[in-house]
Amino acid sequence: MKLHYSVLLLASIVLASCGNDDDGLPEVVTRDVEEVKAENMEQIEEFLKTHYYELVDNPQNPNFQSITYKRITDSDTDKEPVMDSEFLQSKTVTQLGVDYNLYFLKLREGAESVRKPTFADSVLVTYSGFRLLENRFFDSSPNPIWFDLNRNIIGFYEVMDEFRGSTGVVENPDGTVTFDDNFGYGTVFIPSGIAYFSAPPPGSGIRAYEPIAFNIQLYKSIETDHDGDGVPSWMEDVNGNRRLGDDNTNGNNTPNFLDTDDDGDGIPTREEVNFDEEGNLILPLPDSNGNGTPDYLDPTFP
Ligand SMILES: [Ca+2]
Ligand SMILES: [Ca+2]
Ligand SMILES: [Ca+2]
Ligand SMILES: [Ca+2]
Repeated sequence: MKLHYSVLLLASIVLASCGNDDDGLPEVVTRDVEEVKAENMEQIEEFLKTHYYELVDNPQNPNFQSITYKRITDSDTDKEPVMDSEFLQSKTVTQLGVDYNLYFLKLREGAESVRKPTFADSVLVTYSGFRLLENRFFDSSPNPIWFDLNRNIIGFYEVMDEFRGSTGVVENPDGTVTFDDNFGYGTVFIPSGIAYFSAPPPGSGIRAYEPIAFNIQLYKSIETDHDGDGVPSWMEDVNGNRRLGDDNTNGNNTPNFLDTDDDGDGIPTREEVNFDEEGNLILPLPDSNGNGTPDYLDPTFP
């Protein structure tokens, strides 16, 4: 199973999670988001306090070592819990008004000269996902694969801008990828509220309300413009909340990142912004009447 199969938009899961009446599955009683969050944070922190990590050779791909987590036993007097690692960091991620503490182990940021992805970009990664409570893998791609972050779970894309890719990335005609040994890599520990919550992908083995984790190696990222209107998707997050589905300037059924006429004035966005000779968007964006709203978002102009 590939991640692009298993990823779902969390917003739609939460809204649709009140019952599965017509698919023959037993109806799941949706639990309280705050209650699940508290439970998941306890589970994640317990894992971080009782496990250490090791880098082991990866038989499936000798280009990188796998990060594995092992429980500290009584005889492991020299092992450092992940919780005490100098590489462990956390950040606050807000979803539907709830603040989540997203822990991540940043073992290496990546090549300094390589761009960081935004939350709305596409990334070339290898990864393995595991269920925290049983420390058991549910999915992996040992070979580099492209992901549209917008189609991934929030906890996955919210950590990607902590990393950079590697230098020397070449995507070979036979499908393999060559890269230098300076890619970013680490692990992110994700509470279910910003993963699959009550509706894990069927067949994944992930239980409802279960925290999960991903080991990630990042090789490359590219700025993504989903609707091809010349405005990169990260800039189409008008309200700045790092979600793309809730920005809809003209109030039709299409959010800005998929709408080629964002303000609905009949003039395509492409014609209301400017590009240089190489086709790159020129900033600042034109604001002909000087009201602070760029022309492509201003239906009153022209
Ligand atoms: Ca766009
Ligand atoms: Ca937004
Ligand atoms: Ca729209
Ligand atoms: Ca327009």
